[in-house]
Amino acid sequence: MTRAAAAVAVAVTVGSSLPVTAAPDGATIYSDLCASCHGETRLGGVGPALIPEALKRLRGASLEDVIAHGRTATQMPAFSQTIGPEDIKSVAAFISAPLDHVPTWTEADIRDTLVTNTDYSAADAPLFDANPMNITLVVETGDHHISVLDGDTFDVLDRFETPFAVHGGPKFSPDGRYVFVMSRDGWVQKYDIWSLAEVARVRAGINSRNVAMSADGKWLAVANYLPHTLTILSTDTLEPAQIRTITAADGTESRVSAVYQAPERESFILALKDAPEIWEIATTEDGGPFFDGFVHSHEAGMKEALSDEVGLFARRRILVNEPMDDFFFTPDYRNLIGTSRSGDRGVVVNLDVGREVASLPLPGMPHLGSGISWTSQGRQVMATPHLGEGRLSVIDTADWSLVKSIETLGPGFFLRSHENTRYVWADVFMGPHKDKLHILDKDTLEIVRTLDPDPGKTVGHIEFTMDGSHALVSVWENDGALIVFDSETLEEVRRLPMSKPVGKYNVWNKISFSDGTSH
Ligand code: DHE
Repeated sequence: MTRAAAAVAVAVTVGSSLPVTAAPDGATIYSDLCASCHGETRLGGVGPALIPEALKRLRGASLEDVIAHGRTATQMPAFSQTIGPEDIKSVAAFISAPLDHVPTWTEADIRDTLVTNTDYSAADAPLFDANPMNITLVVETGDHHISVLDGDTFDVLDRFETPFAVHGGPKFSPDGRYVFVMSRDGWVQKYDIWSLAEVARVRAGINSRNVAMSADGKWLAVANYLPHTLTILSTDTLEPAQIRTITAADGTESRVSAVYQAPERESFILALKDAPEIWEIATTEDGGPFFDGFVHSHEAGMKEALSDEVGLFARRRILVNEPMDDFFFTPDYRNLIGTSRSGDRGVVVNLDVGREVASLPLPGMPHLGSGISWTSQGRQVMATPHLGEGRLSVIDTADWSLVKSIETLGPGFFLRSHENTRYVWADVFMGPHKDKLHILDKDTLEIVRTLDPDPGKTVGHIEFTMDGSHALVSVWENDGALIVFDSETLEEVRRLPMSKPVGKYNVWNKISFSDGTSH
C-alpha cells in the first residue's frame, strides 16, 4: 500500500481481499512502520494480530504506551523516538478499529502456516529421569515461554518459547506424551515432552479461544472468534481435518466462546457466543455413545435438540433459551452448568436429553469454567468463584440446590483441589486483596486459613502435583515466581523465579480428569 492511497482511504486486504477503511494518518503510519511485522491485514505476521479482538485488554493509554515504549522480552521496539504523541494516538486508534468484515482463514491458509521443526526427532523414551506423569507445565506469559517442571524435585527440565499470548489450558495427549498449546492469535504448537522439543506449529484461526483434545487423542478442536469457525486438526500432523463454519439453526453465524472435551461422551461440546445453541460434535466414526437414541428423547413442547448428521464430526444442536458460555461439567459429563448472559444465573443443561433442566440464582457473575467438584460429607458438590463478588457458591449437583455461599476477601478467578487433599484453594485477585489465598475445608466448607504468600503482589491460579502432596501457586508479575506449598502443612517449601507464570498444568491431573482441576 502506498502513502498516497492511504491518504484517501485505506483498503486493507483481509484474508481473501475484504476491504477495511480507516482514518488516513493512523493507517499510513501503520503501513509504514507496523505492517512489516504485524501484516498489511493487521492479522499478524512475526508480530501478533493488531485487531480489537486481540487488543481488548490493552486499549487506550496502555496501547499507546506499548507503541511508544515497546514491549520487554519481545521484538516490539519503542517508537517514541520515531513518531510524536499525536501520531502514536492515531495509529493506536487505527489498530483499535474493528475490521469491517469477518476475515476468512481457509484450509489453504492454515496449511500454508504449518511449520515442522526440522531438528526434531522423536525420542524412544523420556530424555529425563523424572516421572513423566508428574511433569507440570508452567505457562509464563511475561516472556512467552513454558517451563517444564519435574513434579517431584521441582527442577526445570526445559524452557521453550511459545507463540505470543498463550491463553487457556494446554491440552495433553491421552498418554501424556505430547502437549498442544494455543495462542490468542490462533497458533497451535505441538511439543513432545519425552523429547523436550517442539514438533510443529500451525495457525488454526485468526483470533482463537481455546483448544480441546478428543478422547482417543486423534483430534484437536480449536474454538475461534475469527473467523466464525471450529478448526479440527489431526494431532498427528497438525493438518486441518475439518473447518466448520458455525451457522446457527436460523442461518446466522456465531463465534465459538469455547470448546470442551467430553471424554465420557467421545465428543466435543461447543459454547456458541452469538446463538442460543450448544453444539456437540462426535469424535468417533460411529458418532459416539450419546448420539444414538437422542432423537427419541425429546418431549413434545420442549425445545428439541437436533442431530442431522452422522459419523465422525457429526453435530448435535441443543437449543437453549439464550446464548450461554463458561461451562462447568459434572464428572459424568451428563450435565453442564453455563452462565446466563445476564451473569446472575446458572443454567443446567442435561446433555443426554438435550435441554435445560434447571436454573439456579448465582448473582455476581459466576465463573463456572473454574468450577471444581468433590464429595463433601457424602454429597457431590461443585463450587464456583464469582468474578463480580467476593464469594464462592457451593452447589449440590444432585438437586442443584445452593449448599452454601462463602464470603471471601474479594472476587476470585480460579479454584483448585485434589482427591488427596482435604482443602480447596481459592484466589481472590480480582479484588483489592489480590495477594491473598483462601484455604477452604472440603467437609466443613469453612475457610480455615488465609495465606499471604507475597504481600502486595498478585497471587493466583493453583495446581497440585500428581499425588496432591504439593500445591503450586503463581505470583503473577513479570518478575514473579512459582511458590510450592506443602498441601498438608500449608507451608512454603520452594520458590522459583518465573516471568508472569499465569497457569500450571500437571500431566497426570489433566489426563486422569482429576475432579479438583480444570479439564
Ligand atoms: Fe481465560 C482458561 C475464557 C480472561 C487466564 N479462559 C479459559 C478458558 C476460557 C477462558 C473459555 C477455558 C479454556 C481451556 O482451558 O480450555 N478468559 C476467558 C474469557 O472469556 C476472559 C474472561 C476474557 C478474555 O480475555 O478472553 C478470560 N483468562 C482471562 C484473563 O484475563 C486471564 C486471567 C489472563 C490471561 O492470560 O488472559 C486468563 N484463562 C486463563 C487461564 C486459563 C484460562 C490461566 C486456564 C485455566 C486452567 O487452569 O485450565
